Amino acid sequence: MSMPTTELLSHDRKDAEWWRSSVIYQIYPRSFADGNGDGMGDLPGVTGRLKSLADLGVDALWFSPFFTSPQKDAGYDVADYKNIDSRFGTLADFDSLVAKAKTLGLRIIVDLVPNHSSDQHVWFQAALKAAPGSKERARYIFRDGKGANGELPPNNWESVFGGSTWTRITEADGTLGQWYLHIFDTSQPDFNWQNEEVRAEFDSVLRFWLDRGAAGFRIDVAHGMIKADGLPDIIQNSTTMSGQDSPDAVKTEETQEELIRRLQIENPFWGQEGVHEINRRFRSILDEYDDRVMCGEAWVHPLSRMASYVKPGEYHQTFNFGYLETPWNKEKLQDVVTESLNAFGAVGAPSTWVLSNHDVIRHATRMGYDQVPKQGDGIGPKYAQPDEAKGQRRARAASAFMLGLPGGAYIYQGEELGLPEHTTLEDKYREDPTFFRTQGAIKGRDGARVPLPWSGKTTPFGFSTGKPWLPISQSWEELTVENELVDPKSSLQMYRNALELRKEFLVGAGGINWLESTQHGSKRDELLSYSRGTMTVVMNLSDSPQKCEAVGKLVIVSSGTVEARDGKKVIPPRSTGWFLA
Ligand code: TEU
Repeated sequence: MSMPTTELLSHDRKDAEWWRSSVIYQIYPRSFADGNGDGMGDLPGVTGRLKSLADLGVDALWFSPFFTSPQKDAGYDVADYKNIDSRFGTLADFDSLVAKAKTLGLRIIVDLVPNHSSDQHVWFQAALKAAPGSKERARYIFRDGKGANGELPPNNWESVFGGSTWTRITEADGTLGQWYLHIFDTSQPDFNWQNEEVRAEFDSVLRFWLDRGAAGFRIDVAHGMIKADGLPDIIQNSTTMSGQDSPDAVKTEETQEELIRRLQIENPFWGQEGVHEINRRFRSILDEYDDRVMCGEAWVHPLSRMASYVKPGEYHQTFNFGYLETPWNKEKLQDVVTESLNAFGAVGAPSTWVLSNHDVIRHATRMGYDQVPKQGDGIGPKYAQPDEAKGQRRARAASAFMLGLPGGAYIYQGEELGLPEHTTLEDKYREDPTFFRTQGAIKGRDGARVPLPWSGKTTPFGFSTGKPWLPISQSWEELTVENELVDPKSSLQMYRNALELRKEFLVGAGGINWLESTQHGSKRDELLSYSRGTMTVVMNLSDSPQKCEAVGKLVIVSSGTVEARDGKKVIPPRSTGWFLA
């Protein structure tokens, strides 16, 4: 009946290794809850609503950046790594948050942004005033330009947000001078991680937050800190973080090692070998403390390379973006799960699973398209609009499927409510630097960052007493926390049930068995199912009901109702069921 178990020793340990099976909830501080009525979320707003997250059943909260920042990239441009931006509160507010979270059994994870600072950071301001070749300049990546008068950028690299990665400065004496490197916006100069002073400074930043009670870090652009020696021209520029527009575009005759080497040569600022030394240095600092964790944001392909970031002595977890990018397709889904468990398992790490975050189109919307828009591009009012009902249903099915898998899961605030992307946001509201750097050609990520609807019948639904920084659609009336809490069929209830059952029956339940009747090539092409311990999870990816042999009592169905027919269970279209033996 069942295929061999994907046996792994690497997941589902408890206590100090809580992160092996954790569910981590991403808070986007601007948009979670506004405590002071200025229209932007803040730390006191979160502290006031922590109970709802404990009730949801998550283990930890990862906060997108709340540090002092001019907010040119929504806080991913940090001017002071050891302070809180006044928009979000104070260090005392952070301490209260950690203390209250502790009483509720929630850990707090901080977002560390080591690849670049804000141009308002004291080090960068000092670098601008100092001379070429000075120690101040050596903390960043300054170079002379090419051309007779240095008027051309030092190489051909293009920014992830569009345009060149180089900006020329005016020297202190008023003449046009050197250029500095910024993989992202001009306001985000890249640090020089070959410089020991930069490394030492970050040691102290890590300790600062760990000493204050942070459970660890999500590390931004973890694969970008080291640039290839000599900063050679890039072979093919790409606006995706992996430097690969199509992860499938692998030359089949290549071995994995050859592929990785080729990608490192083709993309001189992504996934260079030297990054691993930094990973180990970060890890050694975390290991000075008990049960802390770091998760890397490393958009690298293939999965085996991503797994190399979680080798012993490096990260605990890395985001599984290969999973996030998987289209609505049974074979591809099954393959990515198997490959993930194998690749991460091979280095003794848990896999993670993620479907949404603040940089991608929310999965309730993404799954309403057959042709998924490119990561980071966003959707505007003039674009083809998604099939919302289809997206909602598929998203719930996908989430229920994900939450049963072994390893760590990530939830992006609002996905538990089934929130869609804002796909008709007017340009006047946009703040994403991508939008400005491409003169509006790319809409960017604001549509995934709309504030949460909490309660009441009219926008802004209890998020703020003021005007929210992005408009909340009146059509979200049904999607408020208040409303979903009293609706047994809501998305929120499904997440709550799944997390409760996960804790009770799945943590410690080991690997998965793919059920034979749903393997590739079976007649029931669109059913994908696995069992773990006493739980069987069956996903129907098709548009019609499908019969299956799942045993046990139905404990979750993501949409519709499951009926019994001829001794079998009928799974509704685009729906996932959990059955407890
Ligand atoms: O993300 C990396 C990143 O820039 C991509 O996800 C990007 O949004 C996408 O490829 C655009 O196509 C991190 C943060 O999560 C993101 O919010 C920041 O903007 C970025 O780093 C720079 O700090």
